[in-house]
Amino acid sequence: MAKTIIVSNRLPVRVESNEGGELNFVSSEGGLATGLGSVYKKGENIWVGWTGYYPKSLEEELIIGDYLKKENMRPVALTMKDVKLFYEGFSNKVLWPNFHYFPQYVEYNNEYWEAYKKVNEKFCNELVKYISEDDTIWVHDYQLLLLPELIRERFPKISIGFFNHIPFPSYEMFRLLPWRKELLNGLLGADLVGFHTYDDMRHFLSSVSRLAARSVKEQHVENGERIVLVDSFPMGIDYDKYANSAASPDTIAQEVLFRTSLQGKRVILSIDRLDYSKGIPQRLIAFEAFLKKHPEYLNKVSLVMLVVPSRDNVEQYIQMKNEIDLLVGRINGQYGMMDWTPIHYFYRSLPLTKLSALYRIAEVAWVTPMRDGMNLVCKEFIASKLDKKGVLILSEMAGSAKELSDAILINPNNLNKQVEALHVALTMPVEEQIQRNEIMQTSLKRYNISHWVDVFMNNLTKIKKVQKSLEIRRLGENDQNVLIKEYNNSHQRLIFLDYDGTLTHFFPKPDDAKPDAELLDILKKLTEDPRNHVVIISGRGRDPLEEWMSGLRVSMICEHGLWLRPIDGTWKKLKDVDDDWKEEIHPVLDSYVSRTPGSFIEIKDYSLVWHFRKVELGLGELRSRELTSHLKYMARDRHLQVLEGDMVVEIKNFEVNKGAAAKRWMKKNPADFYFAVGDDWTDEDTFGAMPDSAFTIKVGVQNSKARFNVESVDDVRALLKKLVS
Ligand code: GDG
Repeated sequence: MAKTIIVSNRLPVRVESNEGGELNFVSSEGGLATGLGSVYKKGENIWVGWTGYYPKSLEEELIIGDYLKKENMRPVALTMKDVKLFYEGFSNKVLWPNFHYFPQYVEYNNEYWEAYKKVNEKFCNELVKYISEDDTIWVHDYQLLLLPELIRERFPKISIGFFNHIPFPSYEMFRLLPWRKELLNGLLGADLVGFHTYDDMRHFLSSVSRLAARSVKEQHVENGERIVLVDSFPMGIDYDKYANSAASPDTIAQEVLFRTSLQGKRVILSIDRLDYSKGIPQRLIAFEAFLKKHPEYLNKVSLVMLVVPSRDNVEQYIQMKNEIDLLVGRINGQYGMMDWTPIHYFYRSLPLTKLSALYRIAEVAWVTPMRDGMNLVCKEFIASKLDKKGVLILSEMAGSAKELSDAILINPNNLNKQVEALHVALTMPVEEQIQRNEIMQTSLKRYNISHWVDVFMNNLTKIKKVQKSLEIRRLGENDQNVLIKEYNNSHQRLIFLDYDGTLTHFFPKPDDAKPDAELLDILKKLTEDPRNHVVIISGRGRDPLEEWMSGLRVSMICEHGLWLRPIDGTWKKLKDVDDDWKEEIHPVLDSYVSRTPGSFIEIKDYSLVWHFRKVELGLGELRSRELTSHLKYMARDRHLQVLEGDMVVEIKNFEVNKGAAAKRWMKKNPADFYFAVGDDWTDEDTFGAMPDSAFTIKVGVQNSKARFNVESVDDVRALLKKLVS
């Protein structure tokens, strides 16, 4: 039976051994573990990952294995060396700082990279023990970026989703990594790649198009044989868990204890894992400035700061811990009183009851990371506010700021704004607090963790269906045999061949579109057969094609069907079309050329083309969209058509198209075998004009009117070679 396998670096359980050598299994209370519980605990489904423990004997290994098996989990065994180089090294000293925009902390260490590859392979080797081809695999987070591709190599058809829990950096940051291409290719082994925010997804797509040489169309990456969907899935929390915990008698009893100790002081709350991305020292400096600027709050407001120990064997973390200790000491030393501690600082982890009591007691949650994939603390605070009173101050740099726009949003680098935000929060009228929190609570309830899991899984199913629908149309072995048989049995064949992107590679050098020896040989053999009538049907002007095809027995349709030339004949115009419009449109194109270095205008007899293939990547696409909408407006009353092709925008008369020309050709040259192949949407008109029995083939894996798809120019050539052999 098909099953779902979750994979992450750590399992949702931690194994520890106590002093007596007895093993303890501590379940994770994290949101991800809860959310995915609905998935991995069902039926045959499993979660694969590391336990965080190095078994000391075979016996321990067996005990752990048995326990995990009952809980639908499977372990991946990591050695101390693996953890040092792969986890502490590549994951936390390369990917983490780069992805959080701290390039100065990155250690470009090849040994880390080798270990990262090795451990990703280790995960794959463990997984293959459990996988079958109809399973669904959901891989989590930056420690396993290479895993999707590794699984794909062994299971080409399997469903793979990947979710990145931390930010994906902009191209400018990501390209600093020497292993950038391998990392992208690793991810593109998935069918669905998910991020918390639209910006992360945009950054990823930009890196893919620039660094991985893959074609990106909106949210889809064409990965040779598959379409990969990239989307944003903002992760939610287990809302009811935090709301219920806040309402529980234990939490309320704990709150009373806290309140008694605080002696009526108002509370600002700060909770983070120890990490430079969380902005903890910056927050302390802002608190110091706040006390200085607003002495009216002295002895009235305390900052309760919970810092959860993390990665404290890494140099930057040790330094930051020291910095925090110093700052807390300095501020408490300067402002503290016998009956007031400005900062209550805890460097440890607290149980959920205490955490919930803190959420209840806090008037203000101060969540100001320098960069954060999402940040769940701010969401948990809002869910815990049963009376809807309380104010959230949230950094714009957290993914959650995109959803929680009713919080006070601030830039954590802006000290004055941080100070001002604290003052605004502490003086916000209760009605306004309730109003803001109501909106945020409604949204957090709806977009909770199980919603997140469902939406991700549904999208994975959806993209798989799209892939399957394309697969059905793929020109397979059997279709080829039918095609060849019908070709051989026919007496009069009409063969329409688009040129650029179909017979020759458009990329990387469209200027070198001249036919090479292989293509000339194919065309020669194809045209030598007296039963074949070959028509090159192209958007190009007449001159280059006439030159390149000289000596071959081919007909030609140029400029999308404006000009027709039968075999050995002379050029004829499809119809008299007006070209007065050029005088008006040319200056518009000129203005785009002068603003866009590298672009140029091609003047065809009855069309104008603005080329941008030599323009800086990104800028050309931007200008072409602008130009297209500019021209579409002008085109409406002038009976013109604006075509967006590969790195071109072409303007021509409406009545000229490849379909009309192909129809006319077929009428004059009836045949018992029709064949048409093309790669872009101007060829869709040709496909549409063909009889149902025709063999119409689209190059590329997009939807098309054609009956079949092939992947590349090489496939077209291979097919034509089979026909002439
Ligand atoms: C990564 C991304 C993204 C904290 N202290 C205690 C405690 N916590 C819990 C919180 C919260 C979790 O830890 C922290 O989650 P965050 O989302 O804030 O941060 P990261 O750990 O860095 O997580 C992040 C997340 O992945 C999910 O995709 O949001 O951006 O960096 O749930 O409640 N829990 C308990 N005691 C504590 O002392 N019980």
